[in-house]
Amino acid sequence: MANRRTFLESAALGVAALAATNRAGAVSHDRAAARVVSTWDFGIAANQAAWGVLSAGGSALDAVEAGARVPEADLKNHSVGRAGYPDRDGHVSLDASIMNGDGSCGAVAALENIAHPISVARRVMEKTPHVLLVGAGALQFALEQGFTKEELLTPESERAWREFLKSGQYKPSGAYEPSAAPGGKNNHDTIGMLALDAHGGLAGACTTSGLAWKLRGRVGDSPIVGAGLYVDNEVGAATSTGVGEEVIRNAGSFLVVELMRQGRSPQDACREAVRRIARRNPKSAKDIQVGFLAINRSGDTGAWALQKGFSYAVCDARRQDALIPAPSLY
Ligand code: SD4
Repeated sequence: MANRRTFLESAALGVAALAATNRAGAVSHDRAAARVVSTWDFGIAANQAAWGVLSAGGSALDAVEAGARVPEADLKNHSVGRAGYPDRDGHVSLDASIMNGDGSCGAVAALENIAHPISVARRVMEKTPHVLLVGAGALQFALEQGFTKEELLTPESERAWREFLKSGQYKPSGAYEPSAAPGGKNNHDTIGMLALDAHGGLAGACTTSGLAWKLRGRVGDSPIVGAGLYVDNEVGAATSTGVGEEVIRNAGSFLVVELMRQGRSPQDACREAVRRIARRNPKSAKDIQVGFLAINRSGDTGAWALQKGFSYAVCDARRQDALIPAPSLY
């Protein structure tokens, strides 16, 4: 435990030191400045895939798509992509968004039977005049684009769903989530990923199977641009994890970016967005988890959460496996 704490603290210090270097000098856009950050510890593996793109001089957009595909394909991850926990009726229903720093963006919501919604979201951005496709239409578009239809409900996820049905109490407040320790082993959720490339470009991706056992048709914050993800090359980028309803109500990621635009640091902006949620809904805020993660155009990063246990992974030229515990309101 002590070792783990030391590791986390030294990781945090290392990132702060590098960020300070960036702040002290002019904002240089080179390989040394490139960086990718992601929510939760599974963000480490995702970051490393994104780093493969960034370290070769690739774009932030290509990096976040490559990174987000890692947890989408991970059968041990029950909150993103393939093997995600299904809705109350047993359907795995996926939400994802992708956004570039120039304002272009694409998203899919309530998409079924396609393992990589982040890549479909990118096609929506690049191949259509639209931003968001949902449900049957999103599936039709994905198939037209050459994606393969597959069963995403694994035997393990199906067993967990059947257990839920036995005891099954649906709690639309989302209060199911923090009943397990927030950030605990079985309580990881959405991956939100933000990258700054060697050319100074920002991009972000956010992908999830949403709240387990959700009502059929429920869509969270992740595919809603401005809620689960927002990116602006002039300022920075933000993403969120946790109970999406609270993030949507407060246009969370947009709020974080706008607070950075007003001069706040990424961490300060995330803290203010978390406090806004708690102020507007103090009763439910004590029982749910919401976390924000942000990066500014200089590469400084920061995060904040309602509850303890949220962590984020940081990857750059110096170190590719840092995991940093986010401060929390409670
Ligand atoms: C959502 N923020 O759908 C996402 C992911 C999630 O527990 O469910 N987290 O609300």
